[in-house]
Amino acid sequence: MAQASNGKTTNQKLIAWVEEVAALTKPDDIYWCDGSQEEYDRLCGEMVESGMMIPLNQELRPGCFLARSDPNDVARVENRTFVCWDDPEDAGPNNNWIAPDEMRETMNGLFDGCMRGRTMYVVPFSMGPMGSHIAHIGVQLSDSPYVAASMKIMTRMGQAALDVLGDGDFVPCLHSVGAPLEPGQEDVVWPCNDTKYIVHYPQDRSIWSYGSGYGGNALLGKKCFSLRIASIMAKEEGWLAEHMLILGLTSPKGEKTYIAAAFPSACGKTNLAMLIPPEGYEGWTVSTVGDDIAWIKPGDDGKLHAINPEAGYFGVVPGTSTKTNPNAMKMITRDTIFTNVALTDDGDVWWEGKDGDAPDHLIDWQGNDWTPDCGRLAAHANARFTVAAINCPSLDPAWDDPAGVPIDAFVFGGRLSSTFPLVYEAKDWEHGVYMAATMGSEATAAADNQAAIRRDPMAMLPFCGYNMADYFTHWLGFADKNIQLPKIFRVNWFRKDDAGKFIWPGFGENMRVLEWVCERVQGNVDSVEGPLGNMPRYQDLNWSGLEFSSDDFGGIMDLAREDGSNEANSQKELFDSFAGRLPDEMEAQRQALLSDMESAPEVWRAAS
Ligand code: O2Y
Ligand code: MN
Repeated sequence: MAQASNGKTTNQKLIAWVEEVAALTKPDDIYWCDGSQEEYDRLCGEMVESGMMIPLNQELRPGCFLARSDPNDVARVENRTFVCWDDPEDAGPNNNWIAPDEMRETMNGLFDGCMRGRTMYVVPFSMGPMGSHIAHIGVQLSDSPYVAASMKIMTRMGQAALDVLGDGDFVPCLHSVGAPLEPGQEDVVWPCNDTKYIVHYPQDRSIWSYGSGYGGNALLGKKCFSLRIASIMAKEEGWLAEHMLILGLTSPKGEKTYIAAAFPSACGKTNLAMLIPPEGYEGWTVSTVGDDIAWIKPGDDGKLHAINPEAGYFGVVPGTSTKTNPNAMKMITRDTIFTNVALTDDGDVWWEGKDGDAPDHLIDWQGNDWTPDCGRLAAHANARFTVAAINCPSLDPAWDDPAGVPIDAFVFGGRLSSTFPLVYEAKDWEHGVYMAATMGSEATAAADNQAAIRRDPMAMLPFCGYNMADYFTHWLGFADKNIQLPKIFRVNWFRKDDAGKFIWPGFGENMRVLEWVCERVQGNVDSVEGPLGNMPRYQDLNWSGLEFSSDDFGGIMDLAREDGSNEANSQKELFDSFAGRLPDEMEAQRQALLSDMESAPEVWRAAS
């Protein structure tokens, strides 16, 4: 077996940890990743040889590969994700909990010998621009070459991260697919284990993941480190680790506004992050800093500054088209790993929602023949692209700036077919925190046919590494810091008319809403006070190039008193779940909304 350090680092904690893990997991080999292109090419070549990756047609998709995962390993496993605080109250109702000692015993048992027959990759990475004061270093030990190659795309990975680390501290991320090989045993294409554990230990800020090789379960820099562990670090150190995209918006006058926006999973975040304004709507440009996660720290200028800790995108493929995300379509024409999409007969990839008709024949994501009438999906609904940020045509020039970008607005959205307006602005910081804490998306229709809202505060419910009641307190506490607080907005692209049709065209047209947000930030446009917050009137939005009447506008902005009251009442269930720990301000805000709704007109109209 190779040496545990190989002269790559003098970091004694790291060397000792690699030795300790190797003694437990018993890999055949240890390989330290340097992060070079040559290394990436070699890893991909080895995976092609083993059958784990299929090279695509190099004329149609240069540098692209297809991987097919095990059908039992296709998404994050929230019910197998644990945050092991000593006290379950610190994990809160938003996390699965097992006592750390008990969990360590279980995990030590599972990891004993779990890398036999495999190579253990040592993957040092920086979450955030190298050397940035907002960034942090992690090291992942993994027995998956797919993970090592994906980490090269998704993070700043390799020797440079070790050099920045020096003798400093790092977040240890241990990962195994949980599929040891006996001598002579043939490997499967996608090794994994039916038993899965995604475990976070807040005490030593470490992560242990077992049994899955897919996405957020396995690329531990993403959800596990950048959100669950980082949210704990952020609370202790006075910053924010958020499930937010970061956008730059430049006005025709050249004013630049950066916003950070949170949406629950599967709400089109990557589309918004790469938005192209519609035809007929001249002058504004949108640039992308990040599509999923933001780390935000107070800067010396009194503003909050954000970095995207990631260096790539792990985006949902189905539904991506030149209509929904033209920038992403360009971005994934080369140097992309596709996972669980369909393969065309000429060696290209296909997925539901791609431009044009489905081909007459495909190989589906499970490797079976597929025809349009076969009744099965060709691509898995959670099929993904993994691609470097530098491939993104709308990449912001400051995306890799160690100082981050100054954030002027937070935007929170959900998928809601009624009640919630297209856009409204918080009256102040506390009101904004309440608006964000009560956000959510519609769950399947309840028995009484009323679509219930599945609350997802700040889109962080699956990702906050501690009791969310304390997270609300942390957010509220920013009002006491000597910083210029961003304005807070809620948006909803998904309101439907009586016939069940979406009223708002969405996609590039969302630029109209973002323009109003920017102009509010810059103090260039008015609003009126509505029952939920400050709202634009019809004339406050830029309608050039779109036929959208003031009646249409009413359909996505008006609020019936009864709907507003029902909303305030239904928020109680969320608040009750944090009994005893919820900051008083949250309930005070809810009571204020209830009382405002009592004195509101039967239908509050925004159009004029
Ligand atoms: O299923 C997975 O492992 C991916 S989940 C994911 C991936 C990229 C960005 N966001 C998410 C999410 O669930 O929020
Ligand atoms: Mn996400």
